[in-house]
Amino acid sequence: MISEDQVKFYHENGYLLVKGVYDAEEVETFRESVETFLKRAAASKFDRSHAWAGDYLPPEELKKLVLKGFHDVQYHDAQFMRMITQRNLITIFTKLIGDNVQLHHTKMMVKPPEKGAAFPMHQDYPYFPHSKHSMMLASIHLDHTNEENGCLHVIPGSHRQGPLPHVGSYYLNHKEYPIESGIPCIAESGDVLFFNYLTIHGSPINRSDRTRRNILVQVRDPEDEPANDKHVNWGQGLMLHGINPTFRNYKYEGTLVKA
Ligand SMILES: O=C(O)CCC(=O)C(=O)O
Repeated sequence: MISEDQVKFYHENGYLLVKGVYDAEEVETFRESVETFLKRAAASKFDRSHAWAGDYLPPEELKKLVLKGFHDVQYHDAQFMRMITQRNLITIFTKLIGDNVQLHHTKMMVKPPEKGAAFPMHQDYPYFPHSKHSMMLASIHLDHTNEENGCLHVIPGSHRQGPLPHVGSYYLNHKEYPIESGIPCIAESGDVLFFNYLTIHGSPINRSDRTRRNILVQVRDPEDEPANDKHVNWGQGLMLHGINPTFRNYKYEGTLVKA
């Protein structure tokens, strides 16, 4: 599915856009699942916008923005399980991370038309630091995305700087790192953008009349242990490929909560 040159590109630049990982039929099925999910969420008491707060926009602008972000979508609809275990996706993960690929979490990111919230530039590292920095993300595109509808931007090679100080551990100083400091990753539905959790990334507001639906899959090498217990939840630990050589060095222990 990807060439040696693409693997080299990923390691040098910290990201890789792969075209056509999912076909049109798969994309259509997943769009239907996203729509059903959003309708069910809207009818529940758990629906809310997950737009980031902060000082990168005036408060009155921030208030208008909406982001439908939900973690661990595979717990809600089996189609998402099919999505994250799809053969092309797994093959690419093994080329980029190694034979053992372990799920950390998934997240639905829907930016609605005209008011889809921005993500200021950041690394994912502060959210779930790990010792070997193997953690990487696949952003599965269910729509054609460009600068108008808030496509992802990345700073090539930025993963090589290592962990950087974040404002309130959420995002990088937006004056030093405006979203335009990244290159826009223009993608079509079915394409997948891969990047390391140290790669600086973000995305602008969706100001277009089109929605932008992405599903993120965050994975790690199971031998890369969490540096602390930040973002530990029920979604993680599933082996997507290979084995877990650590057996049970660390594991999630939750309690059952009736919401
Ligand atoms: O999907 C996007 O536009 C950005 C998502 C992101 O940066 C994140 O979840 O860390």
